[in-house]
Amino acid sequence: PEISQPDAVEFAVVWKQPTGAVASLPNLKALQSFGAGVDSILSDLTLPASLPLARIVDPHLTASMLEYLDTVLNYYRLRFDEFGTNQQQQLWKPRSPRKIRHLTVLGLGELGSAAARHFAGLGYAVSGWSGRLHQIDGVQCFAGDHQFAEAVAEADLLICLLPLTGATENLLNEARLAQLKTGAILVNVARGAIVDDEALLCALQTGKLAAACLDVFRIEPLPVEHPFWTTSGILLTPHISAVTNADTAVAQIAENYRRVQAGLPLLNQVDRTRGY
Ligand code: OXD
Repeated sequence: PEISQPDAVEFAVVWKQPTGAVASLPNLKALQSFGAGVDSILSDLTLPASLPLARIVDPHLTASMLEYLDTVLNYYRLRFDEFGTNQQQQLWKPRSPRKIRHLTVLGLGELGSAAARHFAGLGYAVSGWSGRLHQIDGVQCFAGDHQFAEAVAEADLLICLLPLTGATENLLNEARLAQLKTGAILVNVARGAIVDDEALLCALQTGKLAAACLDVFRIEPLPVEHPFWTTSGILLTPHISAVTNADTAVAQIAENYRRVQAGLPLLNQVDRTRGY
C-alpha cells in the first residue's frame, strides 16, 4: 500500500506478499522470490498467469542445508536425544551409536539432490524419491506414488526436501508414515504442510517413528499452544536450516533485473505450472 507509483514498478522482489499486492502493479515484467521456495508467492491466486517468476539458487544455501543435515544425523547417531532425556533424570546410561545406515531423501531438486549426493559420498546407502524420475550416481532413485513404499522401506532416516505444491500437501499422512520402518527418524526441512501434524504425533506416540526433527511448520512462528513444542521425540528448530544469504542473493537478483531490462530469460526461473 505504500507504493506511490504502482505504474512505475517493472520488477518486484517478494516473499510472502499480501494477496493482491502483485496484481496491483500493472507494468510488472517479472517477479523474483527472495528465497528458494515459491509456494508462499504462488498461493496468491490473483497473481497474473503469465508473469515470470525466479527463485534463489545459491551454493551458500546448499552448504547451509548440508551442515544442518550433517548435524542432525550425528545428533541422532550419537543418541544425543536419549542422553538429553537421561540427563533430566540424572541417569548415567552409556550406549553405542544408533545404526543409521540407510537414508531416503524425498524431493530431488536443487537441495534434495545435493543432500542425496552428499550422504552417498559419505558411504550411506541412499534412496531418493521425487515426482519425476531422476538419475543420480550412487543413489537409488524412485518416482511417483506407486514407488513411494519401495523408496522409504529401508530408511533409518527420512529427509523431506520436497517443494510444497497441491501434489505434496499432506503427503506424509498416516498411510505413508505407516510405510516407514518402525523406529525411523523423520527430518522435515521443506515445508510444514507436507506433513500431516496429527499423523506425525500419532506415529511418535505409537513408536512407529523414533523421533522427528522439524525446521518448518504449517504456521510460523509455531503457535505456543501447538503440541509439537512439548511432544517427546520432537526436536524443533525455527526455520534456520537454509537461510538466504543477502550478499549472494543480491547479485543474483540484480542480474535478473538486468536480464528483464534486456529482454533475456530469467536465471533460475520457476515452472509455474509445476509450482517449483
Ligand atoms: C526458502 C526457505 O524457501 O527459507 O528459501 O524456506
